[in-house]
Order: sequence, then C-alpha cells, then structure tokens
Amino acid sequence: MATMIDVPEAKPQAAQGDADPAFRADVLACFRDTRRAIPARWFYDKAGSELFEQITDLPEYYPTRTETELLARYCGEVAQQGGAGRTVVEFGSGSSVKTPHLLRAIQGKHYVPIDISGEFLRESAAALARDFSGLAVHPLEGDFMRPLQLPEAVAGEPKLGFFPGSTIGNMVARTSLDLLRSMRETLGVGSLLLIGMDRIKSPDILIPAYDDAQGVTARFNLNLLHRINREIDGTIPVDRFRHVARWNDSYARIEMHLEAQEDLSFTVLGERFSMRKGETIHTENSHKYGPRDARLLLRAGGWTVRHEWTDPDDWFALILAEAVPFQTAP
Ligand code: SAH
Ligand code: AVI
Repeated sequence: MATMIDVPEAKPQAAQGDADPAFRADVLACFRDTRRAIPARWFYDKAGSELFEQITDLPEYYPTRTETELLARYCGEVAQQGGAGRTVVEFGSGSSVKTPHLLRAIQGKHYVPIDISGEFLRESAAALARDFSGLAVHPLEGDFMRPLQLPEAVAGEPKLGFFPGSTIGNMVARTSLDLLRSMRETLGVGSLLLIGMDRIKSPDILIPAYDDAQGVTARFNLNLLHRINREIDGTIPVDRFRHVARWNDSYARIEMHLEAQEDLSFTVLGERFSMRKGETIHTENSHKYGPRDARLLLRAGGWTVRHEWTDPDDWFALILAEAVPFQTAP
C-alpha cells in the first residue's frame, strides 16, 4: 500500500494583530490580573516548538531520553497487551520522534497526530508518512483540551491513545482530569491509552532540567514574550525579563516564571501595563507524580491501569491504561 497523508490546508503565518483570538484573550487576561499567568500551550509557535526540540537534547533534560529508552524497550509488550493493530491517536505529537517505536510495534493502518503547533505538525507528519509506507497519517491541528472530531477513516477502528512526554504534567489536576475524560470520550470505551508521566525526584535533578547551563530553556520561556510582541503588537522589553525555574514542593511541580528585572511599562494591543521589579509572569507548571498519584489521577479520569514500566532509577513511568465501562461503586 502506498504512503498516505491527509494534508489539511496550511494556515498563513499570523501577522501582527492577526493572532489566535484565544491567545489575545489569554495574554490580556494575564496582564489585567495581579496574579499574572499565561497557559503553557502558547509556548508552541514554530520557534517555540523548535526550541522545545533543542531542550529534548540537553544533557540535563532527562525526560525525553528516559522515556525514549522505555519506548524502545517495551513497545513490543504494549502490542502484546492488546495494542497490536490499533489506530494510534497521539495528543501533543510535536516532532513525533518517539512515535516510530510505537508504530513499528503496533503495526496499525492509521496514525492521527494532534497538535496545536500547525506548521510543525504538518512537517513532522509528512516526514513520518515518508518513513512508514502503508500507514495512513491524518494530522489534526487543534487544541486537545476541546472536543475533537477524529477523521472519518478511523471511526470504526480500535484505538490506542498516546500521550508521551509527561505533557499531562503541564496541567493542574482539574484540567488534567478534564483532558483524561475528554480523551475517553474521543477514543471510546475499550480504547487503550499509553501515557508518559514524570516521577517526583530530587530538586537537584529537577531544577537543572528546567534551567539548563546553555540557556535553551530560558530562550524557550522568553520566546513567549517575543511571540506576544510579534503576533499581538506588544512592546514588551524582553531583555528586561529573566527566566526562573522553581520547585514547588506542596504541589509537586516545577514552575517556570518570567521575572521583571526592573520596574517596567509596555503596551499590548495598545493597552498599557506595568510590572514592578521582581514581579513574575507564571508561564508553566510541570507536575511530577508518585506511582499512586498517577494511578489515582488516571482512575478518576476513567482509565484503569493495566501495566506500567519504569527505568531502573524510577525517574519516568510509561503507563498503559484502558477505558473500561463505568461500574457502580460499592
Ligand atoms: N509529545 C512530544 C512533544 C511534547 S511538547 C514529546 O513527548 O516530546 C508538548 C507538545 O504538545 C507540543 O508539541 C505542543 O505544541 C503540544 N500542545 C501543548 N498544548 C496543547 C494543546 N492544548 N493542544 C494541542 N497540542 C498541545
Ligand atoms: C512538554 N512538557 C512536558 C515539557 C515539560 O517538561 O514540562 C515542557 C518543558 N518546559 C521546560 N522544559 C520542557
């Protein structure tokens, strides 16, 4: 069978003042509030996706390396545990570099990568389709937090959701539950989900992973301000901010912030905002999970854990769960 790829029409590059209305709304809400925070999904324009790829190669950033080793080793077992032949639906697929391990083991006919970073998604999907002849690739640009209509071609197919990278960690508990429930709806009862979740570990390992010596994570964080200036007519003095990564122990998460290094004033879409020296914009949470936390979260979201695999240091977990029919609780 020939390689197939559905190529949805590319959206033109956002010009100033022509950005996603949801991005505009989130940025304005952030600066109008005293507790300044912007959802982490806005990191991922083309430049942000490329910077994330550089992060995955950093010596300090253990999650990608560790999860990829787990996938290389255990995808055969995922196939044996019911995954074989299923359609893989990947949430936040990015460069899809980890996916070949899974696709080779599962041997399904269809692959649906979903990502908000449209241009990056289409390039990655096209590259993957070239490498897997016989696989129909259906890239779906969109926000996985909203209900998604999967392509007609996979409607009747048994499905395996794939949510690697510990991207679930970028959500607070309430949002991650909403997402797990909506994945259950999108994929259907009887579906499987293979999810990567980062474990709680020493801040001595976590902090450098989010504040690396080469400053790539700092550039990834600061790119959000460049994106605001580029896309929604901002005048933010980016060089007056500094990247900060902190471990918040009571929430078991790394937090990334952008801290004003002096009193500042700037405009976004013509509206003036100011920040005092030391004030921050909270740009990302990266929650880490103990084994029981992970199982509880998945169960609450409608997914029963079937199997889990971890590395020898127990730094990262790959978990296979199933959407079983709901039962009446005793
Ligand atoms: N799965 C890859 C990439 C992880 S980076 C890996 O494991 O390395 C997180 C990815 O999720 C990015 O590609 C980003 O564009 C995407 N993403 C983040 N929030 C999203 C959202 N709300 N909807 C769709 N994609 C999202
Ligand atoms: C995509 N996500 C799981 C990454 C993480 O580790 O939370 C994003 C990231 N932020 C800084 N470095 C990597």
